[in-house]
Amino acid sequence: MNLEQTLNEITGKMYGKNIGACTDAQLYTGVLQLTKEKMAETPAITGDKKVYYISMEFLIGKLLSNNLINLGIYEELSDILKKNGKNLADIEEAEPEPSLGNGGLGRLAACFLDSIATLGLPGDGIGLNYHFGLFKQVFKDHLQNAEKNDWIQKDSWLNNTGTKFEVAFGDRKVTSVLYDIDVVGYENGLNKLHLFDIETVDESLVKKGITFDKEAIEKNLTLFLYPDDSDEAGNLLRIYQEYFMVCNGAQLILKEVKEKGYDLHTLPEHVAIQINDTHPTMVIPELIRILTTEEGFTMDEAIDVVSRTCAYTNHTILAEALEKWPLAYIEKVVPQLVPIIKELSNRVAKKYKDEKVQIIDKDKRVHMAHIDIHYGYSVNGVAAIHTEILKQSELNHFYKIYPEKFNNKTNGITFRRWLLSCNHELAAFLTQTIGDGYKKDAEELQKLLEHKDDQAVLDAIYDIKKTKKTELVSYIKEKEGVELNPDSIFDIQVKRLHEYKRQQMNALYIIHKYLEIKGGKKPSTPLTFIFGAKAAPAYVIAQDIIHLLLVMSDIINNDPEVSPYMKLVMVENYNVSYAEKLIPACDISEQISLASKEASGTGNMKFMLNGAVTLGTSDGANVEIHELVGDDNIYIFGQDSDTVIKHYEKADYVSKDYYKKSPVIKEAVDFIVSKEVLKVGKKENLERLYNELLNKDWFMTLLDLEDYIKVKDQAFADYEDQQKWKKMMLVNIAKAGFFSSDRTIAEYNRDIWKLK
Ligand code: DL6
Repeated sequence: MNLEQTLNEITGKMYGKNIGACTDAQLYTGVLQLTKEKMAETPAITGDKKVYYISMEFLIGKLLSNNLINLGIYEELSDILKKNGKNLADIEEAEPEPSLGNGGLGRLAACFLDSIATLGLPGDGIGLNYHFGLFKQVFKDHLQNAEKNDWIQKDSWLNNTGTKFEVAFGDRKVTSVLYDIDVVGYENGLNKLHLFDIETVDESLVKKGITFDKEAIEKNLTLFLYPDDSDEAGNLLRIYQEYFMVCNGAQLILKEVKEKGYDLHTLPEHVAIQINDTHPTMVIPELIRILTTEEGFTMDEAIDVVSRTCAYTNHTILAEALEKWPLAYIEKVVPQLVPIIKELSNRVAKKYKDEKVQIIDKDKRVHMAHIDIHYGYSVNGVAAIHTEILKQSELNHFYKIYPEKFNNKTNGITFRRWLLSCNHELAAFLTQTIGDGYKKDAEELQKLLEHKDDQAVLDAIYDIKKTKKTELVSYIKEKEGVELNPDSIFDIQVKRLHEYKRQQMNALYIIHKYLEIKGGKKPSTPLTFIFGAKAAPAYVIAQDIIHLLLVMSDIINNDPEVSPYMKLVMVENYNVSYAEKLIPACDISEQISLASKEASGTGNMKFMLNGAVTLGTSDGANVEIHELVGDDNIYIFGQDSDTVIKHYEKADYVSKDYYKKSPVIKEAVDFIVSKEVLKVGKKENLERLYNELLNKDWFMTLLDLEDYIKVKDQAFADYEDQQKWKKMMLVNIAKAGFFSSDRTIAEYNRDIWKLK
């Protein structure tokens, strides 16, 4: 049977209709079924040794398109649908998007699964099946509201495996259920994403928004990712979730190893466990607990085997993101782990006197990263500068003890999703111009450089950008009700909302531009500023920044004097699917974190690959982008990481000094609490943000604001020179190959996992 006949048979059985008679939603379930069948026929990737990527987050996004591309049937199916009067893009719209991650860390995990399978390496993900994801963002009265993201439908990518494990929280025992999602490599075999759920989960616990009884563990454990951690119950729930994941993960790993007939003493020869940030750290004491209590290992043997199996990736130097759990909390949730953690801690204390490397500190807090570093065999950062900061400052005490454990793995993105799937036009043009070798070897994108003086190529790249901008304009019109001008410059900042990422600095630039236009200074090409971001529900200032952006968009877009020259949109519920529409349409990619604070960033890579030019600080992977494209093809501004780190050390940054010194800064900051803004927005939120900027500004917004304004104005001015801009676009695309996650995964495997 050919593909069309198979799909007709499926829709016939499901709905008694052929393809042409189905609705888009019906066709989505039909194509889902077809794709799952094709994946089930794909051979599993096997080998002597397997990696388990264990992570609290897998921001997988919609899967249909990617799976079709990887199976090699996207074009064929698209044609079949067209022949039957249907459009694959409309059918994809019917797919619900799971939000099983916050941002870069979770999205990276999803890209990595794609690359692991694409490279034909045996490797599975282990995580949790959150029923309502992170949350769905809804704007009301210029404020963010959080609602549940109900993504699990009757027909979905989840396969109930029937596997169940028991998990004990002290005397309280619960049962897990394992769901698998198939992960198909690009023209390669099949791995799995294992998502654990609790058998007794009860969705009806959520009554309004995202509030629920945090103590009803048996019912709430897998409802949401990252519950509000502003109180003790929220923190405890987070520990319950982490332990639930690692306990299930450890049982699954050991079961698979035993089923293959390997002796558990040889675990490091058959298994590598990559610990994605500190959230899964308890897998180390948990494995040691199981091996010593159930498998007859001595403590020394268990520690040795586990330490040679587990490797740790650090994704942040932000103090608040490095987990330090009170021992008393762990005692409450999982008392059986406490003796193991104490044993691990005592062994370190015996060997090293330095307070900074202890596992349990004087205040009886357990430093999770310290467990990973002492009892894992590899510690990696996620961009060159980030790893250097870890080695030279944040983790210097550990680097001195274990220099051989430290290594860098600059992040990457899967080009299947971030080029082939989200920008068919550009992918097709690249294939036509440089052949399709870049699909397997991303470095081949450099062949494009041979065309940098070829007018037809330059024009085509520019025209594709225009097509994607026009598509985005209609999408935003439909979703947000705002009319944008496709001939304006699209300046985009999309990422988690956090002060270190400095969306507030971008907002201050926008205020500055608004005031300039009001004063009669109009930009020659109109400007469009687009934001997308979710703020953690307990992060008050982040919500205030969203409020300011929403208020400003109201003011700007409704001002007839200003709106022909500039528009501002904050898109609602920014997620992976939205990113896939925004990124191909972007001209200027905003990567403006305070230097030293963004471990890597991966959005910066996605934008570059799609021909946007970066406006950024010397932070994270921006530094490597800069090195690759050269000074002429990027806009770098602001203080460097050494300067910033010194400011923190000396505690000598005073934001008010910058405010007093610069009339431009003062004018923009004061506008936040001007009559005009207070008329539209809420006094409490705006004043709080204003005071924060003036009196704290922990992430040094005002330090870089003047330089940011200067360099951003230069970028806008350069855009006027179309020829120059087209060449910049071309160089950015051509140099993006380094950021393929296939390269990153090949390096993880070469240096850390060593799978055949
Ligand atoms: O490594 C993936 C991603 C990086 O690209 C981002 O720069 C980094 O912020 C993120 N880290 C986290 C962890 N917590 N914080 N903050 O999300 O990881």
